[in-house]
Amino acid sequence: MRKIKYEPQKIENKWQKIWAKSKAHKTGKGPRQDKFYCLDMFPYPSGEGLHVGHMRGYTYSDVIARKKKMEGKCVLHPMGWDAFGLPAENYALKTGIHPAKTTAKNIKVIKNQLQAVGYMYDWQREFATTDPGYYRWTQWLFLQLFKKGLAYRKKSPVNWCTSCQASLANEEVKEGKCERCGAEVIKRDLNQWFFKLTDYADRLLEDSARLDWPEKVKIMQENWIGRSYGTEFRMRLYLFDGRRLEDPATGKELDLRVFTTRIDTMFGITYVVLAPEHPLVDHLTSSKQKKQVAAYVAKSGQLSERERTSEERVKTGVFTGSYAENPADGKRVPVWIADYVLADYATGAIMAVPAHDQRDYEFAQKYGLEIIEAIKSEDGSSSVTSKAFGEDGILINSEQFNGLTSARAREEITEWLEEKGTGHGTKQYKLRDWLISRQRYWGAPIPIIHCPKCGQVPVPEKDLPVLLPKVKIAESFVNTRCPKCKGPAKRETDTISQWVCSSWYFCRFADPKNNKEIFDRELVKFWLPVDLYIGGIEHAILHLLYARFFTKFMFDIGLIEFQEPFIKLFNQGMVYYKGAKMSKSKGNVVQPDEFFTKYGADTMRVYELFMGPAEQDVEWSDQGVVGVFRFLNKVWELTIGGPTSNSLNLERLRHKTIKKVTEDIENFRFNTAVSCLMEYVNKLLEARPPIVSNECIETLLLLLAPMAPHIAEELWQKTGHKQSIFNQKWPEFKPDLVIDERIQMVIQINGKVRDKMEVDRDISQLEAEKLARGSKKIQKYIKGKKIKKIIFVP
Ligand code: ANZ
Ligand code: ZN
Repeated sequence: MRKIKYEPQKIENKWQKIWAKSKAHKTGKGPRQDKFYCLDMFPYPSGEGLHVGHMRGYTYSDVIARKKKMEGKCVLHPMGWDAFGLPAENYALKTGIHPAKTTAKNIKVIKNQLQAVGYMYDWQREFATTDPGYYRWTQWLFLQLFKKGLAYRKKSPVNWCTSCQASLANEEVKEGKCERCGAEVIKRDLNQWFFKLTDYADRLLEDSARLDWPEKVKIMQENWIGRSYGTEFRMRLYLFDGRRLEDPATGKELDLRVFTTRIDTMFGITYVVLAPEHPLVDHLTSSKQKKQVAAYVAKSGQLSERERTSEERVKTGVFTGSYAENPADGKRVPVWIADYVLADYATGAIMAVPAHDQRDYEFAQKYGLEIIEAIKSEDGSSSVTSKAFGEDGILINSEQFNGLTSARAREEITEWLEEKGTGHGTKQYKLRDWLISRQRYWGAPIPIIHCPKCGQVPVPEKDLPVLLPKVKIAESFVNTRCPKCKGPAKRETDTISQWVCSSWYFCRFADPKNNKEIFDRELVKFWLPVDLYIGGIEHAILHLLYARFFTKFMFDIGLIEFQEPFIKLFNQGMVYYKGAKMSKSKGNVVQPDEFFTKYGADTMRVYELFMGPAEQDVEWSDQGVVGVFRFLNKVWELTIGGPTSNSLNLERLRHKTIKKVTEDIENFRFNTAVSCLMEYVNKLLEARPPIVSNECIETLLLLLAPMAPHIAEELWQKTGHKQSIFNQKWPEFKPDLVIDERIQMVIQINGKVRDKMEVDRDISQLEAEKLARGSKKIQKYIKGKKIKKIIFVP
């Protein structure tokens, strides 16, 4: 064969065109048990395009999809666009260019970038969430939720991003700041649309146990849902003059409801705390305390939830002038208000046990409130000293419950309260309903019409989609007729959060063009659930929780037959460059286009795989890139150089390489799969000529094909094959050829083991003797002695 240089620029584009023309990446179909749905979290088409850091996860999924295909699976590997959202809208405000235009342009750029990497996406299935043919079904799902009472509108204090000028879901607030833009989030009283996520709390918790997901993500979701078991009970309330508190309207006596996870500490209650926003605060405040209480309530309204619950912050509060009665022992304790108690968790009121709760302890210390112990540790040693004793233990000072363990006492006291009719066992969740309405233009319109006579009326399904007007809130869009009474009515002008649009898109890829129904059930049944889902850890709660909720809802209304969307989840690590996370705003990106001109897409792909353990954050290294480029050059040279014969030694190496690369890819150890191939190539180069076989080279190309498809395809053709390498079978190894060639040799002197060493399985006696004599340990025993007999067991 004529020697030619490896010039990726000459072959990559050529093969991309050939693959496109031959429809090489069209999704095939086979028996359902052989299907493999490999999905990337679809990107937002940002105007900045993609840099090589973004391509890490896409490269992983492409390698797996290509390998699965070679293994005979029928693979679905689609790509689409999560295209609603603020950047395009803000850009429009600045430039006057319509978001639809910007979005289309960005999609084109990014699609070109992805195609230049040679990813095997089936572009026949591409769609954007902004396509009316797609958001029609997002609106349809909204209506199904509305019908089931799972979408509702209510006025409540909601998170408001001061910079995005829009409401946010709780999941979009990170440490008190907007998840998207980092601006301060405040509370505003607004009329908003919610989905009843809380109805699904238990199922979201319990089903996650079965998922093959990173433990970390599962734990984050668990904590976010935050289920706690405890007891709710009622306490009688007494005003400063000793009268029971009554409802001024009905004259009925009012009690305080409290929730605790530690009812075992009930005999240690020394005061009670209400959230400043608690509805009884006004009624309970004595005239003497009015001024102080009002000032405190006003001040706490300005604090964020995060500030209020921070453990470090000094606890503050104020006495109301009233008292609550502990139903356990009839003792009356003072009622305080304090901002460390949140209004919208549980009942918004707590029993305070300073001996056993650190927050209560600090509060009691500050205001000179009583501290009564109710729990001792099991060995009797630790108790309340300079801080609360917060662990479980044995009850003391607790009348008939003395001596019980905390766990037992929680059961028995709860039962006792149930018998007395003052309390019951219950559970609470941190999870809140999902706020999905946005006061922004660039989103799918909420398909609801407000009629002065009929109230909230759903847009009839036949009228979907409610098309987004060309300009923000056109009169002609808002003013409409009520579908029920035909009277004048107004359209809802809020749009649906883009997180809703991405909560079901994985189903649509099974049947992306359907304009009769959301999707064909049989097609979804065939392809879903997703077998492997790859994306960033930043979606651990947001997108992944929402997608799970939607899946369960679609299951409940009989659309689909599975309850979890993503069987296996993999989170790739982030890419750093020059010490910081690669990003355009920091000016430290490697542009794929420039990179391809210099080294080619295959080098990028292999380097992405090679740069470090897939789940870890790694630093992009220009040096490393050069190393990978050199490796591909060696592959080229080796293959073009041409093979001649064969030896058993290389056969072992070949089979071991197949085994290692196969297993490493399967287990996301891409970096060691690449280094294994590098070693393999080096050994083949050393051995040549004359003992490298055709088979050795073919194996190399087949194993390399999912990682570096262009060079593999080119060399496959150059070595005389007519068919595409991707129509070949993934190589298999012979088990008897991969057993270790290294064994442990035990050296005994007079029947006693004196040393061990690792040697080749087929070591000769001469070699073994030499090694044994060379050992320091052995020398100790044989020094100055005569060796009588040597026994060698091969
Ligand atoms: C008395 C007690 C004694 C408590 C003790 C703890 C330890 P989870 O559900 O795990 O977060 N709590 C209840 N409602 C609250 C609210 N609205 N704002 C702030 N705190 C609230 O914990 C529930 C515990 O948090 C409850 O149990 C209550 O304090 C407090 F040794 O009641 B505990
Ligand atoms: Zn924001």
